[in-house]
Amino acid sequence: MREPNRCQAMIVERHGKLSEADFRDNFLIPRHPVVLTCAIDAWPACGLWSLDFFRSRYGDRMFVCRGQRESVRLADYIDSLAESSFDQPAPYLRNINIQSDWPELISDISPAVCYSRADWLSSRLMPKNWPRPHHLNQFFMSGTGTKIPLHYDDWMTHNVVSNLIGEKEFLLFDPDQGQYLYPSDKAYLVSKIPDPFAVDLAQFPAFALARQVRVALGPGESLFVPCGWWHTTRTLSTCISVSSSFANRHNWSAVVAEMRRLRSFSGSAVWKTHMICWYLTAVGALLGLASVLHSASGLGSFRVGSKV
Ligand SMILES: O=C(O)CCC(=O)C(=O)O
Ligand SMILES: [Fe+2]
Repeated sequence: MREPNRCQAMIVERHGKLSEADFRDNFLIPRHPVVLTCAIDAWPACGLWSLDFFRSRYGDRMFVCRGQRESVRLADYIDSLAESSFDQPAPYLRNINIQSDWPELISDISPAVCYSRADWLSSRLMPKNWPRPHHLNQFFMSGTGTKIPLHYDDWMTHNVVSNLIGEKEFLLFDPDQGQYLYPSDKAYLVSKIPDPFAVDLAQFPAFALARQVRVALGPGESLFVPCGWWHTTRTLSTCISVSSSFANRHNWSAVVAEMRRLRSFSGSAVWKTHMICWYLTAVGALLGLASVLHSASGLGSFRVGSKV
C-alpha cells in the first residue's frame, strides 16, 4: 500500500498584481489554482456588502437553502448565522444565479474579474437552451462550519471564487486524484465521501492516497479553481462569496468532451450527441479564430474572448 500523499501537498501561490498573460501562462494553461489578492479591488461590493447590508435591503426576501425544504426570510437566515458552529453548521445559502435571480447586485460585482472575462459560454453563438446559463455568477452565504460537498464544476468550466467577507477554507484535488475520491455513480462529479474534512478511512480507504491542497481565502481574495479540479469548502467565519465560471480556448475541448460523457452516461441519443458536439467544436473553432484576429488587429470592440 502506498503512503498517504497528504504530506506532498502542493502550495497554492498568492499573487497581487498578476498580468493576464502571466495568469494565462502560469495558471490557466497548466491548470494550477492560484489565490488572487487584488482581483476584485474595484468591486463596489468590497466594503459595501455585509450582513447588515443584506438584512436591511433584502431582509424580507425568501430563499431556500440547499438541502432544506422550507424557505426562510433572508433576515432570519442571517440572524441564524450567529449560532452556526463546526458542530452545528447553518445550512448553505448557495448557488443563487445573480444574473437571473438578483440582477441588481451585478453592478456591485463589476467590472468582471479580468481573468474570467473571456467566457465563450456567454457567446451569442451558444444556444439559448444550453443547460448552463450564460454569464454565470453565483452568490453564496454561509456560517461557521458550513460545508459544500466535494465536487468538480459542471461542464468542466474554470471558476474564480471571490470572498467578500469572512474566511473560507478550500480543499482541492487535481483531476487525476479523482480515482481516490469515490465519485458518485450517478452524476460522477460529486464524491460519495460525506465529509472530506473528516474522512472515515475505514469506509473510504483510498482517500488516504489522495494528494490534497488546502488554502484559506480571506476577504477581498479570489481563488482560481481550474476545470476538473475537485473542491470542497468549509466556512471558518461567516462568509459572503461570489463565483464566476467560464470557458474559453484553453478548456473548450474539455467542455465538449464532458458534454459527450454526460450525454452518453444518461443514455441520450448518439446522433444528437454527435450533432451537439460537432456544433460546440465549430463554435470553438470560430471563437478561437475570432480571438486570434482580435489580438492581431487590436480591435477593442471585437469582444469574443480577448487575450486568454
Ligand atoms: O464557495 C464555496 O463554498 C464553493 C464554491 C464552489 O464550489 C463553486 O463556486 O463552484
Ligand atoms: Fe464548485
